[in-house]
Amino acid sequence: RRSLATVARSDVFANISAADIEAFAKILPSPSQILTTISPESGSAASYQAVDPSELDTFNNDWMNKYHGKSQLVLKPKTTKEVSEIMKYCHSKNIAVVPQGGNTGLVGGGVPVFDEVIIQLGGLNQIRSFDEVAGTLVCDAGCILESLDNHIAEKGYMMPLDLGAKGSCHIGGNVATNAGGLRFLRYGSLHGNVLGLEVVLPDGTVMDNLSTLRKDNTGFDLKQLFIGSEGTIGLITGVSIVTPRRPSAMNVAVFALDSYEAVQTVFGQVKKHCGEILSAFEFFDQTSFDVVQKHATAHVRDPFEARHPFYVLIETSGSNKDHDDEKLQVLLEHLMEEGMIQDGVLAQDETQLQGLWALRESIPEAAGKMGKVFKYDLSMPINKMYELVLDMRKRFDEHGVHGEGKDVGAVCGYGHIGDGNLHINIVAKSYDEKIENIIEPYIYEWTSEVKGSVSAEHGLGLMKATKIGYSKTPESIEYMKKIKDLFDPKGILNPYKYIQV
Ligand code: FAD
Ligand code: 2HG
Ligand code: ZN
Repeated sequence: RRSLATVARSDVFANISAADIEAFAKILPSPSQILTTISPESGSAASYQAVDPSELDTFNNDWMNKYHGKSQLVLKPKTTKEVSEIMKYCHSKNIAVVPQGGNTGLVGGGVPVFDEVIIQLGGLNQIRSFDEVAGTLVCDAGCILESLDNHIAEKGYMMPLDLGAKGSCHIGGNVATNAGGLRFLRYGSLHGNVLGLEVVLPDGTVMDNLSTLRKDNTGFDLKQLFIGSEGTIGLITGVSIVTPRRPSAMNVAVFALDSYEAVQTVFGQVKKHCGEILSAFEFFDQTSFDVVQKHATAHVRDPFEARHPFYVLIETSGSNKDHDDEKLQVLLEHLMEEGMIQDGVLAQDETQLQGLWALRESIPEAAGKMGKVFKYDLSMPINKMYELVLDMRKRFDEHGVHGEGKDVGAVCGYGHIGDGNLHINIVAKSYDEKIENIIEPYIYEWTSEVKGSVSAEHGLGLMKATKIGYSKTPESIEYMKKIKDLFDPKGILNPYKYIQV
């Protein structure tokens, strides 16, 4: 087990001094690129000013307000060269750093554990090139996912990934976490879509693999090591990615169902009837639905007359609206006639389409408004997924902590059914260790027994740094540690996280 209390700051890492900040001020041309609470040495002609600690709050605390660092220094480079110079200096002085993108990560990976220097990559936000024939985009790592999508939309393309955090997360953060998201089912993993990366290694070396080639079988494909490495072996500064054509026809439908068996049957039917145009197949249970209705910041309209135990959202993306509309209508009628679904709605326009997506996309935000959320992000066989949600509820009931007004207010089950990825959000009054002890290691053992993964998409971060053994063999872990040591022998990049076994 690992809780924050059991991790100690390593004294191999230097404490930051005013002299270090003066050195960084020589690398970064604008005073706005340095945010620090460390005062300059008195009497010196300082090139920077200290700020109030509260100005570092957004960088020290994560999206869930679960993980809290104590960094005294945020650096905001704008170029790869600046990142490289910063790392050269940190390497020579044994200064520990944490790379930070949009800070939307859900496992505590992007915030410091102690006083690590935060390297915030939002200043690297330029689009470098876009090839309108091949659909290849080359951009800085700090570009926001949604801005990239808007940029290439004008040219008829779209980003191959989409997630609820698109308005804040960076493409560099997406690559570093190998983010999955809502359209993984159709466009696949970043391991397939990323064509090249530019990476600054822990000693400041710039590794330029920013290829735009679709096919390249010359040697080891090193970029793959950085995809999903969560900022532990290099800082991603540039990304080359292949983007698909933006579909001219898009449809969204939400179905209401009475059992989890029906969810699985409908998944089979949807693949059979419109597999070639399917771009998302998501599910959420009634608890998730209720949490959105009660707690989402913006009101999300309930399109149904009654509540149902399960809902699925399907999205199709194609090139002929009439053809797709007809297919979906036929599917809907077939599912209703056969009694596989209890009710269903088809979006008639863009507003309704967004409204239906909001039923699903608002779940993390609404759960966060309701309370403190213990989040689990698991891969497992689809037929096992909901059994775990029921088992968790039963466990909380047995401990007498589950229900309205109790410590655990809701256990939400939802996720990317099409990818075999379950999200469990346990909404509690506080991040209480007593509750965590009811959940863990039970949930990890359960997942391991069905040969699942303890991280389908959010990664290991700090939360699961000691949990990799539930999903990977000792031999694999040993070689992963060797890779970390090869790239970062001093261990200065994102310490205390990822693989700590
Ligand atoms: P951060 O949170 O800043 O960092 C995440 C990790 O990557 C950290 O370990 C950090 O050190 C490292 N890192 C960041 N940038 C770099 C870089 N340039 N170089 C090296 N390392 C770097 N995730 C999914 O997979 N699928 C989803 O559907 C999904 N939906 C979400 C919905 C919401 C509402 C929220 C809040 C989060 C969601 N996430 C999802 C999780 C999160 O958004 C993703 O993990 C995202 O990819 C993180 O990007 P970021 O820029 O915010 O990274
Ligand atoms: C999603 O699919 C994200 O909405 C977030 O991966 C899941 O908050 C979560 O647990
Ligand atoms: Zn997800």
